[in-house]
Amino acid sequence: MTEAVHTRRVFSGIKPSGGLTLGNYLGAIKRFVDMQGQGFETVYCVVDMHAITVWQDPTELKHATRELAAAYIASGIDPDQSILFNQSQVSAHAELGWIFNCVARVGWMNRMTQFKDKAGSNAEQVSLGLYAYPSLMAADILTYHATHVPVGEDQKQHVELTRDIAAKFNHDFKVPDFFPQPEPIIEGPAKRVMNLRDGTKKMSKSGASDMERINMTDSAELIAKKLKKAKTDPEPLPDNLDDLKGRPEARNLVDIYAALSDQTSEAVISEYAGAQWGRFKPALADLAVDKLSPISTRMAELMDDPAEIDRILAKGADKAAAIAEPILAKTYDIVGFVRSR
Ligand code: AQP
Repeated sequence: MTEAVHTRRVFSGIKPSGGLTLGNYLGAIKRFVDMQGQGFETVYCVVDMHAITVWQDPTELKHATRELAAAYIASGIDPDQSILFNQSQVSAHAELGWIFNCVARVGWMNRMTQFKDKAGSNAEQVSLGLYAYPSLMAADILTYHATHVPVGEDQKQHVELTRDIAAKFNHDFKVPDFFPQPEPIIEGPAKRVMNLRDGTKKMSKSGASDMERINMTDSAELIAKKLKKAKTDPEPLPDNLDDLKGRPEARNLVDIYAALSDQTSEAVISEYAGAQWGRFKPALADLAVDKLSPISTRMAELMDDPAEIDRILAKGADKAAAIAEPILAKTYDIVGFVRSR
């Protein structure tokens, strides 16, 4: 139903909450690039309002916002082909987010595993925004009536909650199909890139040690060093993926290789069957440097002209608002808000 009624539109975003990691690149940005020109309208966002759900230094937040915009562009997002902007410049996100706070149920929020992971044992002290994050994320997606949402596996539950919010709104206000049921698009070998020091944990921007992640701005030497020191085990690579069960660090490096080289993990394991780490890790480091260095070089060039990045974001925000505002106005009308001007 959603596809027939709504334009095929992709929405996704990334928080400017620190330097981008290889996980953000493979799980998100690279796939955003792949979806351009594939019969979708593509809307990509720097979700700065999500970033402040945990403390951000204001100067660093501005820097990280521009740097993330630079990473999108350097990776291949074309601001003329896709809409590229930062969330706080389009007020419809916050406005629809409030309505969704009144649609979503507390019990739904209590089930969000990412909140539990991020709040840990400190749940009483974290911001209310961190708790309500999935409701704002639903607004990000639905204020564009987006139908497809490319994300890493960690965000699947939030897209499912978005579907629940859309369905409840449509049902409560008797507007079938007003909000679409967006599809999470979670595919490829890098759905969940893991920490280089502990293959059972996700690679994150905010992880404690820099050695556990690859940052998009790391030098070639640092990328090679981190991959060389990545935790592995003494066994060589097997000839099939099943035999990597129980070897999370080994599986992670194979998946990273596959995602960087646009192959399946099966193809990588058959190419490197029997290889020792002394052969696989340097090959992976060469591949990672080959793919990431041109992006970080281009990012640095773009960051030399922050005013140009700001112009691109402003233009994108105008285009985004042109889609979002009529949808928000219709939503206000459905909810029963009087708008006298
Ligand atoms: N390790 C990962 N593997 C695959 N995909 C990932 N993503 C993040 N980490 C991985 C995907 O990147 C997109 C943007 O994520 P985000 O920055 O908005 O939020 P996050 O998932 O909380 O990312 P981080 O790096 O863990 O940030 P911090 O440490 O600040 O909380 C999403 O599509 C996500 O799936």
